[in-house]
Amino acid sequence: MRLFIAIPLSQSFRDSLITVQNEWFNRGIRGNYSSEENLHITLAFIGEFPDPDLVLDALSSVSFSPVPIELSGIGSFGDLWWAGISGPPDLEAVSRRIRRVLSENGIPFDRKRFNPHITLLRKASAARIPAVEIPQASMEVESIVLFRSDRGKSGMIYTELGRVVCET
Ligand code: 2AM
Repeated sequence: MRLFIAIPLSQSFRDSLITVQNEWFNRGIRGNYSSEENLHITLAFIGEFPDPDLVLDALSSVSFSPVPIELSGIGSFGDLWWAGISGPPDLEAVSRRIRRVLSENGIPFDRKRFNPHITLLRKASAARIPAVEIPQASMEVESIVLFRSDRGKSGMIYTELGRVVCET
């Protein structure tokens, strides 16, 4: 099964992101918009791996304090448009810790540099991102989730397999 580890987003954070997607849509930008329930920040992409319990065991050894994050700007990787996140030193440390326990347990993952973002739109129909106002959004990262990703009839379906919650 195809696995990845990600931060789920608060409702207010999602609301802000949906506002941005709606603005783009209203300006005629078409493509594959991420659905509200799929919005997330990936910390580590594992890909095909048969043993989610091993991943959950490894994850359970990661402890972290709540990490405050804010929405910060819009960017693109080619025709994939994303929202950026500020607060990265702490987030990056969490991502590093996760990647270390994956390595220690022999669990493969994509080693591309951590670049915290939330994919909003794939296959954007326009070359330029229109300047739209980005609503303020902030939240505390309090849990980290192992997701399974499956291709559904109308887009990807992400299913939570387990989570670790921050220390309070
Ligand atoms: P993306 O949104 O920038 O494509 C599930 O596919 C999640 O894992 C997405 O957030 C995706 O990022 C991320 N991801 C990271 N590396 C990936 C890879 N090599 N292949 C597919 N998804 C990857």
